[in-house]
Amino acid sequence: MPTIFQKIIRREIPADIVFEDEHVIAFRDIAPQAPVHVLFVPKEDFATLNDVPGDRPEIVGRLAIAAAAYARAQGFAEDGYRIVMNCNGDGGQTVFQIHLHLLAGAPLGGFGA
Ligand code: IU
Repeated sequence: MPTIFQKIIRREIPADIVFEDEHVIAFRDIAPQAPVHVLFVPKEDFATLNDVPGDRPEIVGRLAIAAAAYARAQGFAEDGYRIVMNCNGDGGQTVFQIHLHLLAGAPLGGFGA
């Protein structure tokens, strides 16, 4: 069964896409937790971070590099931002296609704040 994110990649359901290249798609989170909340998703299917092979670091690296480039392009890189990847139940993962959350636009506080 394709995940909702795989359906977004295939344009089977709509999303507010803010960036796309050969390997990565990025779109606004439907339930934003910060003024800026964008999800960076690889086009290749990996359910969790645990499923990314050790010889494929570029799968995760591309997400972080794309998020940083987006932050620079949008002008908030210097103010700062947070990137987060949740993994499985205790990590709070709800969609099982790996994705990096980019959160920005306000002071985010520390963990547990
Ligand atoms: P998580 O790391 O798996 O917990 O994050 C999933 C995110 O996907 C969460 O922030 C949702 O609000 C977001 N999301 C979305 O943007 N569009 C959707 O159709 C669905 C979830 I379902």
